[in-house]
Amino acid sequence: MNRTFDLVKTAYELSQLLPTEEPQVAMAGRSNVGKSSLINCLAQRKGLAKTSSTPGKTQSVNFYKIEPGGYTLVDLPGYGYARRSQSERAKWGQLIEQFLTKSPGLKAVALLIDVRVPPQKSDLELVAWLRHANIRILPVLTKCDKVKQREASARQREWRDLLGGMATPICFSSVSGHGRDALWAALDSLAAQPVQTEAQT
Ligand SMILES: Nc1nc2c(ncn2[C@@H]2O[C@H](COP(=O)(O)OP(=O)(O)OP(=O)(O)O)[C@@H](O)[C@H]2O)c(=O)[nH]1
Ligand SMILES: [Mg+2]
Repeated sequence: MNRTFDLVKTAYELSQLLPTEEPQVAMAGRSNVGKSSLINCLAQRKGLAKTSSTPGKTQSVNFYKIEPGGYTLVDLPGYGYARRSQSERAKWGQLIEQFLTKSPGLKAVALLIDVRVPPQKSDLELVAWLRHANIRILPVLTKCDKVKQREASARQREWRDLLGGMATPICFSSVSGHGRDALWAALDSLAAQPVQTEAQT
């Protein structure tokens, strides 16, 4: 199926984040993990979201409306970029936290993890935070073209266990398109779910 991606909004400041009931799934992960590349791969448009081999490329919260589908994919700035100043990191934290807590339509967060990198403190902190906020997590291993199947499978198991066996990460590659169909299926299904409330845990 060919989908259209429409960049409906870019937010650099807290004041630009307006709460919406529209269904959304956000892409979160460390800087350079491949969030923007994943959006481009899904859209089959190379230059839609700006990407870079230097971490810290995406500085804003970017909203892409998907049709058919009727939901929005949100490209977030990355975290865990050590060379960023304290004040920049604080601004990131505020922007993301505000988005994650004040988005009534947020159905899930896709947690993007570089398949080659062992679980990092910053990833585990986000997992703990999302669980506490009762937000569903869709784990996705990125850059799977860079490793052998055996290594990808081991990382999949590691993350499945870390997440309490709830979900096995999707192995994905923006270069080869591997995992694209599985990811679309997961996104469509999450976007159609009712928002998780306290009572449903
Ligand atoms: N081999 C390979 N490289 C990838 C893949 N996905 C992303 N990359 C590369 O990784 C680098 C970072 O990709 P981005 O998509 O800009 O990463 P990001 O997570 O959006 O980064 P920030 O915006 O800085 O948070 C770029 O050089 C991409 O070409 C992949 O699936 N395979
Ligand atoms: Mg980016």
